[in-house]
Amino acid sequence: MKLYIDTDHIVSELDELAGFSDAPAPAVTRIVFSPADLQARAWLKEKCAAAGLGVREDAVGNCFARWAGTDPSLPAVASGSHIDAIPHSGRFDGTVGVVGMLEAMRALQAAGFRPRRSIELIHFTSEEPTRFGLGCLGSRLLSGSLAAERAAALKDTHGATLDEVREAAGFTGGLESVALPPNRYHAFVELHIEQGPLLERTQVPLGVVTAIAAPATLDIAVQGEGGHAGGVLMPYRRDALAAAAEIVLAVEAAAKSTGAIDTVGTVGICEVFPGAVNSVPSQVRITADVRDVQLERRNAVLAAIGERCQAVAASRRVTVTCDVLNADAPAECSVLVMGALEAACRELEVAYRSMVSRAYHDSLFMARIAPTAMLFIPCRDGVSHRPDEFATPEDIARGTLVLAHALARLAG
Ligand code: HGY
Ligand code: MN
Ligand code: MN
Repeated sequence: MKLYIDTDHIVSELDELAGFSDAPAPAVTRIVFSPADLQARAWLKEKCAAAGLGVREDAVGNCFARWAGTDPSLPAVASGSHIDAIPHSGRFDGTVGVVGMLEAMRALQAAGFRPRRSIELIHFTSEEPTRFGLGCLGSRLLSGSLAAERAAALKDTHGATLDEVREAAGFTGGLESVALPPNRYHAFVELHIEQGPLLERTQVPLGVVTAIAAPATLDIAVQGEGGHAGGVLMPYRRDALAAAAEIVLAVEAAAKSTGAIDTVGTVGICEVFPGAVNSVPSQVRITADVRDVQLERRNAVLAAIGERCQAVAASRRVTVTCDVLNADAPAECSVLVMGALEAACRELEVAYRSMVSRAYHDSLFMARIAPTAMLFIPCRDGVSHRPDEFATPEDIARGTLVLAHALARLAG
């Protein structure tokens, strides 16, 4: 089947989508349920309707755009990703998988393809943890991996609950209605930029993902004693930020201590109170992001960080709490779906390689309810979550073409 991917159309749609942002170009900031996010959602729904797809949204704002198959009784084939973007990031993370899937469906329609199984584009709500502290909110709820009550009570950085924010954005109904029955989907595929340098470094244009690393997030609070920066002499201090600094270095050391290149540890948030130059910090909140493709190794790092927290608390006479916000299992990708992607690459005579995903994605949770795999395209210098994130139109079009052929195989 000869498919035509309209590269210019994809590029112009990605440009339009990047325009819905709270940061000046080339940066993109699109926080879930912000006005920019709601504008982007409306734009996407219009595009899906224009492609003749049946569009529905669930109580948390996951959006489903369906191309009805000739046998609607069969579980559908789905593909998609996210369009929310962390502060001051790039325009390709997530969006390539949403706009690319839309174009893949349009190309199949234009070629006269008639899917037996329905084909569905999914736009997942809140893949990024920015607003509610927990990533993949939409896919966690879809896969039954997050209890509705816990989700409803999540608070954003302004103290508003997920329920308050989503209802204000027009998404109503109980969150328990979001979970999908098992076997809803025959297969799920996600097209995404690699967010790493491997494909570019090895000069292979496509990656078929075999496994997705296991992410975990720790919320660490340090309570010391404040005071005047001149009046409190060093022997009497219980400086919360100095204690937190030891913990930040402990996160790095724990990740390095496994000796495995697949173990990573990051402290990306550090909030200091009262935050005055001449006041000894009394409270600090830091978050640690720990990942590894191997669950046991990841959990050993979490345990080591917890121990160090208590050792620092004792040595500096501060109190430290270390709460696990999430500690997710890794995902193995499906032989069926990887096979469809590899067969599509061979049919199109496009080189590909197997690889793991070090970033997490909605696929991490979709893999719990459907055979799932991912298709990576290169990103320049492996850069992501930065304004200079970049993927070439050729790479995006190639990934879209392979996705379309794989969908035809899976839905045929
Ligand atoms: O953090 C991640 O891995 C994803 O980009 N949210
Ligand atoms: Mn991201
Ligand atoms: Mn992403």
